[in-house]
Amino acid sequence: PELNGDGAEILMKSYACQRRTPLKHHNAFLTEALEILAQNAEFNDNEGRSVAFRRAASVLKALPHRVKSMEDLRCLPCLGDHSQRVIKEILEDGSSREVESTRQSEQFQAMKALTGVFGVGVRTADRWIREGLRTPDDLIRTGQQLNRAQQAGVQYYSELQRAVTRAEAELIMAIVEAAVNSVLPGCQIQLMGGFRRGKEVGHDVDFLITHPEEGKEEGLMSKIISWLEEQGVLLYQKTTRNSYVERLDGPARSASNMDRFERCFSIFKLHSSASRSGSASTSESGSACDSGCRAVRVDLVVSPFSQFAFATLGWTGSKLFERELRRWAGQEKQMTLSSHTLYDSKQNLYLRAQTEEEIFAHLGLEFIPPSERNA
Ligand code: TTP
Ligand code: MN
Ligand code: MN
Ligand code: MN
Repeated sequence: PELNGDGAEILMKSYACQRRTPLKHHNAFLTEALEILAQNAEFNDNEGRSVAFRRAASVLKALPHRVKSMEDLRCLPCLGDHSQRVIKEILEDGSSREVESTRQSEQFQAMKALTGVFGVGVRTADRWIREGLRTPDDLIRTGQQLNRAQQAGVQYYSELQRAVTRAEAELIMAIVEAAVNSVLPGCQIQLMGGFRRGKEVGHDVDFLITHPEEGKEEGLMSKIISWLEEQGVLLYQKTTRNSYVERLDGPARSASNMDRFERCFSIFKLHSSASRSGSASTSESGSACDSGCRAVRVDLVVSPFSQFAFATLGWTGSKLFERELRRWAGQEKQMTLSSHTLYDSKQNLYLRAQTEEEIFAHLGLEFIPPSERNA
């Protein structure tokens, strides 16, 4: 096994959910490059290749030192030939030709710009590019058919491109708390996603809401949304109702990793002055976003109390950490993990949990705190 600077042995486990991955690490010069290739593979609808590059990057994030030579990579898992070639070139030449030509390619830049629009996925962006479109401006200029989400995405494009700060997240938290408390007292509200993992900025703000009395949470989202709409907070919202059913014979094989909670993808309107001073201003109504206004993507999720621990684990991320947890459960434990439940296929039963710690224990994993799930 390899030695770190202090001569101590590093035993790098192969699943990201077995490792601690801090937010700040020593190898951004390599992980950023590998993640460009991962993103490009996603744009080409090649999920396997994308995950391979992301796993390689993630291993480097967990290293306690900066990689100086290929020797440092001996005995590390998840580093395929292709990733190793890229790393070697960066160590020797300072950059990788493949990464730099990808970064500069018109296709990659157009995919980045178009999938950067809220409501636009890889398939749609790809179709538009084949029609000769390159930027969000092109969508407006050529009068493309847009759905409601995409219209909002184009309308608030530059606002939504700006990183959301922790101060803004706190401000939105206060608004969400006011909304929830006024429609159903006694709820628990948790900041999720990147901010729960300790990030200072994010692309959105994620919240998980529950009530300790099971059943009280039913229909909660529409009440929260009505309250927010009355206050003029929402520039856009799309609510999906809860469609989860627990089957006695175990979870249905589903193609997607999407959970089935009652949820709302929204765009909040903040007043820029308020977001600086830290006071919520919710007095104006209407859906315009003027110059003194800030648009922020907000995800709201409502979970029944009995699924709260699973929802908490599922909505903390990172996306790779979640994916690795599910892969660990399936491949190593014959279990199925979702944001709703954990099912043991050997015993044919659901394993209940009140806390994230209990879920890690069921999975036979050491508990990894949210701040170390930045895989
Ligand atoms: P994101 O908000 O997409 O990502 P993030 O918060 O980690 O990073 P960012 O700062 O860029 O916002 O997703 C947060 C978590 O929610 C992520 O772990 C995956 C999970 N999630 C689901 O479980 N189901 C879903 O449908 C979506 C969209 C996300
Ligand atoms: Mn390869
Ligand atoms: Mn997020
Ligand atoms: Mn989100």
